[in-house]
Amino acid sequence: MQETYNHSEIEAQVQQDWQQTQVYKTNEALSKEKFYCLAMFPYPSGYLHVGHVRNYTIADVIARYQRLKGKNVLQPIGWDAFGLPAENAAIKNKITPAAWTYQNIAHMRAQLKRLGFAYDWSREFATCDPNYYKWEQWLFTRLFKKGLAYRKNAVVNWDPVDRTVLANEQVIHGRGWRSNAPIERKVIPQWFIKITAYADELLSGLEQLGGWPEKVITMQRNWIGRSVGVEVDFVVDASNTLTVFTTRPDTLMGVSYLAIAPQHPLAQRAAKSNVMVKNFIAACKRIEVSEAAIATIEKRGINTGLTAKHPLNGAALPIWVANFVVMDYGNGAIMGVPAHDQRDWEFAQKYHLPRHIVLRSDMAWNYDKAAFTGYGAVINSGDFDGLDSQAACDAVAYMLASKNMGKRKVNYRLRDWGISRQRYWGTPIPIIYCNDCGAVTVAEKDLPVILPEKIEFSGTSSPLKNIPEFYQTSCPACGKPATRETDTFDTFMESSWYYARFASFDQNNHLLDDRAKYWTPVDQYIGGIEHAVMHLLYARFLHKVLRDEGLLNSDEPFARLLTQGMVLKDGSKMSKSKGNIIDPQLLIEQYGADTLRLFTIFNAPPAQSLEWSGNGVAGAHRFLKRLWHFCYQQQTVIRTINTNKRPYIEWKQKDATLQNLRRTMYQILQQANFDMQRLQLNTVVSASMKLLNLLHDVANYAQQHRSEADLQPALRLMNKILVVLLRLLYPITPHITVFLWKELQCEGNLDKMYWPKLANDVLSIDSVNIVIQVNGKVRGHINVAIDADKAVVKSAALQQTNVSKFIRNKIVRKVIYIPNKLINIVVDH
Ligand code: ANZ
Ligand code: ZN
Repeated sequence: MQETYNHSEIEAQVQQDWQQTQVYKTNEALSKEKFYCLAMFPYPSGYLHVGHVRNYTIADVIARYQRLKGKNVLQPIGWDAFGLPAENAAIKNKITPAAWTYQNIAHMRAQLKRLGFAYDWSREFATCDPNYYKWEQWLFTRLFKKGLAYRKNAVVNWDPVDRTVLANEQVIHGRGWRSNAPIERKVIPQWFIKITAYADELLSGLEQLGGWPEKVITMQRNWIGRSVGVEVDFVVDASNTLTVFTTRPDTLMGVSYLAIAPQHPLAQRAAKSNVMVKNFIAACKRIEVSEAAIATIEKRGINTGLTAKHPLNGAALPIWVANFVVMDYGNGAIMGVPAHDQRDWEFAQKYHLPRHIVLRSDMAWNYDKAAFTGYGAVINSGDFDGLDSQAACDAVAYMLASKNMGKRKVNYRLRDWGISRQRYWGTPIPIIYCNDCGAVTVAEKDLPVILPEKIEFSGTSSPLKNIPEFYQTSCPACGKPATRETDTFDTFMESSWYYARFASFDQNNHLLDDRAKYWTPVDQYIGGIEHAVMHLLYARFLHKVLRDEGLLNSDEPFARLLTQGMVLKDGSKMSKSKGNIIDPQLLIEQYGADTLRLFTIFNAPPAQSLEWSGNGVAGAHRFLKRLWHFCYQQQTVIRTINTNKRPYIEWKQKDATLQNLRRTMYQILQQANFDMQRLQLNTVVSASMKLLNLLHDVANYAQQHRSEADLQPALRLMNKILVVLLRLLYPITPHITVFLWKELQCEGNLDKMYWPKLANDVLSIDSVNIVIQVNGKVRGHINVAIDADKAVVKSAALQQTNVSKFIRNKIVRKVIYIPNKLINIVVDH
């Protein structure tokens, strides 16, 4: 053993060993419990940045820990390889997007290997490989056949100078990123996938996700946006009825006007005979359609001159076209209740429309200042007077239904997923257009539709449009000449099912096989919070689709989710534009992969932001040097103990100081176990540091107690602490620990070792009784391990019938957990 810690030599040697013995290659071992650990796969941008290092280190620590806990662990890696940056780079560097991508993958693969992640490299794939996207195309044809994929018109950003469609990120302040031309809105036919068919399940499925951050659950719930209300019919004339969606039927008697979206058919009809309406609709075309924009624009409208009849009191209500009513929500029409809806109030103020107050508020309300949007007792509403809002909603719904003038309705904010991109570097959409047969899916035997990689790339329209060999084909149905779709899939398609494909990575006859049923769901998923909504929602959706195809047998793709915090420099996010980027490569060269890993894990809990610090990195390196130095000094003693018989020691009969040192070791281990389970990985490093200090204490003790009776147990204890320490650190700094383990002739191979166990004679794991509340009311008690995990306590609590009966059919909004005291489950009323 060398005296100095030579990280580059050690790391190279250990990595070579891993490569040769293929320890991280995984198969389906039915005798062991499986653990699928996955970090969101990277986009091959060219170089790893510190955010990647953090993400992949956290995942690797979890994977290696689970290995030592005896699980059959799968930790794969691949490349989310399609996307816009490759096209931009192609224009800039005169290289094809394919060549650029594969070159980046090669470089980043080497960087990942240098960091020593325990990947099963045999499963690596890039999503731009036809063997991968073939199955995505196949899945699309299945969706098409099931009616879950369809084509309709939708708006795109059109650059009139470059004559190309731009992605949102290529539109800068309303202008094209290359041409600087003002961008126009153009409507073209595009493909959609019916994610809304799964809206209810995507919402209720959130209940199963106890291992997800509450914040992400809330974001998903809001994105799905379930609204319960009523559709009300207002008769216009003998052949026309205007239907509106409202969540507040209790305010029905307060309606003073109706308003429709500019794209509503009734508005289009009015425009034919009314030039003012026509002009107003034309003006609306120029405004942005994003929800945020609509929420803040000045409310404007125009009276169509048409009226419709109130379903209960028969009043004739004017129909307006209004810019704040969106066509693709509900029915594209609203009933205006100025007294109780703020948007309606603003509109009515502006156009002097009447206001009918139909709710009594608790406090005095000045309706000239704002609408009263709360709940209250119904007034001025005839038979409904005196009912509270909730009861009035039910009564009005019932009354409308009995008169056949309305019905209950659930609406979602969630829209179908538009998957067409007018871009080159993506999966070709497997559709052929025939003059006679229309849009036909490519036959399974003709898949994949291969994306040509050797192309001329000018950056204006997609090169696929200039390759007749690509788009000229024949109709799969009738055989006549036909043309191929030249649009490609949204790249969220590739990242929505890759986790399952890792299980069946080499399956050439089908998208997945039974191995995917063994490995999914992913037990621990790790990635950035920026993917909280779309990526995770699309993956949850496709998981359910694949389940319904019989290819998977679980409902959710990711059992537990960890969203890691950002890496900051001087308090702000690292970015090229700020010029505060740290290149991990330089640090690896200077200090080694273990140091970088240790720093990343030690300096912040995984979910919190990590402040970059040169001192921190140097400090991590010093710790590893101290560990090395201790082992170097004590190597002979440790080896001797490791390679000889170790007779049983009756610790109770030993010196009290020794017994205390031993107890301290187990206390540190117990805390570390707890921290590992709740993924507070930084304090596992603290535990290792404490153990190293303890080792020095024991070594000192051995120096001072040379009698056989004291010395032997002291050295045995020293040895024990060291083998515990090496295992605690192994997930975080695998190279140095594997190397020392072998060098010091510890038993077995550290990669296949078990996690250190607690000794029963020293510690007993106690349990505590905690209170279960639902909405703050005590509903039960439960006995759980001290400091038990929130998710564990939540699911145990939900199993108690006296608790579950208060939760049934309700949405859990929040779970408040005070360890060792109480859990409070907050649900909707
Ligand atoms: C009358 C009313 C009275 C409303 C009141 C609210 C308060 P969420 O919760 O998002 O579903 N609305 C319905 N369709 C719309 C559309 N296409 N564009 C713009 N607004 C629309 O909101 C439902 C409420 O949003 C509906 O309930 C309707 O206004 C409006 F005191 O109807 B309400
Ligand atoms: Zn045809």
